[in-house]
Amino acid sequence: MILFEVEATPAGTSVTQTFTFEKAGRYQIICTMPGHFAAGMKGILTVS
Ligand SMILES: [Cu+2]
Repeated sequence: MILFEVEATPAGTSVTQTFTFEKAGRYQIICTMPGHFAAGMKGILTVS
């Protein structure tokens, strides 16, 4: 498991964040704000 933390971003705005991975692959990403994961805030980050 790899953990990264990003500041909460207000709705309608965006931020750019850089992560460095040691291995290519598919990583599950989730939002840990209460209730957000259950509401579907999750996805797959593909690193190539
Ligand atoms: Cu969220």
